[in-house]
Amino acid sequence: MATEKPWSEIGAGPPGSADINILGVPFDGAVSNAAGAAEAPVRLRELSKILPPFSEAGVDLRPLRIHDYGDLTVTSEWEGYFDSVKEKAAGLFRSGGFNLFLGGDHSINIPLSAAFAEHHYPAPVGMIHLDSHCDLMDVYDGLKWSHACPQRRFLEQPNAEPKRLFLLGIRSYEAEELDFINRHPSLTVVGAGQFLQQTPGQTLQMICEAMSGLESLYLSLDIDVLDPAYAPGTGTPEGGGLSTRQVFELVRNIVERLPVKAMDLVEVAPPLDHSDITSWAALKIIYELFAALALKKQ
Ligand SMILES: [Mn+2]
Repeated sequence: MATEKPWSEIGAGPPGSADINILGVPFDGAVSNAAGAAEAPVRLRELSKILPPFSEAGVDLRPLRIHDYGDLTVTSEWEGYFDSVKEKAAGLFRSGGFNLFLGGDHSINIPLSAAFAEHHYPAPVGMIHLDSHCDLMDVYDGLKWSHACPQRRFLEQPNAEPKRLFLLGIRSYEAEELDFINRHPSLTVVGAGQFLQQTPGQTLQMICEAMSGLESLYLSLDIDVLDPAYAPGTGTPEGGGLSTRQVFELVRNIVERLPVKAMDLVEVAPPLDHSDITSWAALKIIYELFAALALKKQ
């Protein structure tokens, strides 16, 4: 049933005590190829008005309480904007609840994961990165804050370390990234090919082992982890990827089983999309995330 408000019939919660905080970060100034991801938060909210509040298995999402903080409008230069993203995220982490950030390009993960690590410091934090790309470049196009760099920046946090970084769905490398991975063998990379050959349970087991003992995990989902057949509307598509169904199940299982406290969903680019296929896929993934959180809340 269509409604006038985003997130369909899911309940609204007060700021500071909602089950889920949502913040749009409509920044796509860091992309290397095609832009457009800045338009994703608005598009996802618009489509959510016509998506009934149930998961694919019929889990009722209406008992959840969401507080949507809207978009953090890009008003200043890059560094100033990232400072404001970090400050806003720090406030959300203090308020509790699950935090969902809607990108924007993947560079927004840099201030978000910095705020996340600082919030939990000195406790160690973990990062699960679903992407076709490693995003492990130190510098890209002369920029430390490129969307090719977020996991390298994450590893600079004092309470982050390579063995707590799990890259999943990878099928594209730069020479520097391969060199970095070879020098840090504790970092886990499960390429798309390996993922498709092993069972979902084996992958989940690997993630659980890498993150064992941690209490605070961050899940970063680049929509280009999906095959371009499922998600054509993104700036740097890579063939040979996962299906929407596989990502539904991954996100649901990861969030149900592990202490994931924050997630970003990035690189959905509505201007590059066809019939909103990519935005719909992203929105359905979000609803599977909600289902996992609703089941946890019961
Ligand atoms: Mn990517």
